[in-house]
Amino acid sequence: NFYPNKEVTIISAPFSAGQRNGGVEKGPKYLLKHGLKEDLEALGWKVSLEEPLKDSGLDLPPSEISQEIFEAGNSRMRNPTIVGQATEKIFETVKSVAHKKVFPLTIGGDHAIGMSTLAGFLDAYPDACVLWIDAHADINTPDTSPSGNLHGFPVSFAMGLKRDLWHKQFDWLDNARTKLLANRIAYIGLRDVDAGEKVILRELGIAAYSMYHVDKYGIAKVVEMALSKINPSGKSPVHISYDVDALDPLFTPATGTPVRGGLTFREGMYIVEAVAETGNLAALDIVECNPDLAISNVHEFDTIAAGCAIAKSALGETLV
Ligand code: Z70
Ligand code: MN
Ligand code: MN
Ligand code: MN
Repeated sequence: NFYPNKEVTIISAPFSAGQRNGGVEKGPKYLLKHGLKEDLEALGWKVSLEEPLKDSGLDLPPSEISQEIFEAGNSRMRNPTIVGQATEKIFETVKSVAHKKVFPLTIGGDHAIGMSTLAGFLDAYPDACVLWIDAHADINTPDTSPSGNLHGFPVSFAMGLKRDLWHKQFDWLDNARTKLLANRIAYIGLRDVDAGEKVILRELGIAAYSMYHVDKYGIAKVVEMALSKINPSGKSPVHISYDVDALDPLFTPATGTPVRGGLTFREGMYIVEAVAETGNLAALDIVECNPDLAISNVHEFDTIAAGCAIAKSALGETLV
């Protein structure tokens, strides 16, 4: 257990420039309004809040920022300036929380902030490993991305892939102490992976458990296999980056890129419960809750409640 003092900092990252749907910047406010802080206090945690984007103007919805497209050769990314500035701020906050031996719980916002949370956590724990729970691999590079949306890039940025193709606004990543290594990350829940991403996953030999593997082996076995690949010693801290679109859209409909055939609610909770049970769960991100994409109050409630449930299950709530 990495946190005997049970201190957690909720890092609010209301950010949406990594993709094109307005509303995902409202995620943190809705999760907090739903009772996230009180839920964690009820589990015995001392909870504080950090807002690295407050008063920065970097938390505006896509409709209110001037759109930028950066192109070089066959490379492309959208809004690199605002994404680079926001992710650097979030990186600095995650890094300082992690160095203080406080649990960093980062709530998005879109998944572009994953580059900040991985780099920030790895700065404090160079031997950390990562479980990326998502329908998507988010490992595009500027020359593979079909969309240019930076929420499809965070894993490749944390690994330093295709460094020469980056916009200068991401130079801050060079100051992060540790790059993510291919044998320190595993995916669970994949079902919408771009062609170029499949090549990267295969070439780097990354442990990628898709929904096919969840069906074939069951979620318990998949978690066990994933942890034994990335954390063979069983002693390294585990960072879970949880995109709520990993869950089936039945459970988290209010998200930007829902994909059918996802994790059941219980499979999704089991992942964080099982890692928490090992005592190694040491950082968590919950991203891509977009209340504006709910077509009913029930969709909004279910999505936000699922986000809060992930946090509670990760931070020690048990069923009995
Ligand atoms: C696609 C892209 C993505 C999240 C969608 C989608 C990426 N691979 N990531 N939703 N969280 O545009 O790169
Ligand atoms: Mn996703
Ligand atoms: Mn796709
Ligand atoms: Mn994602």
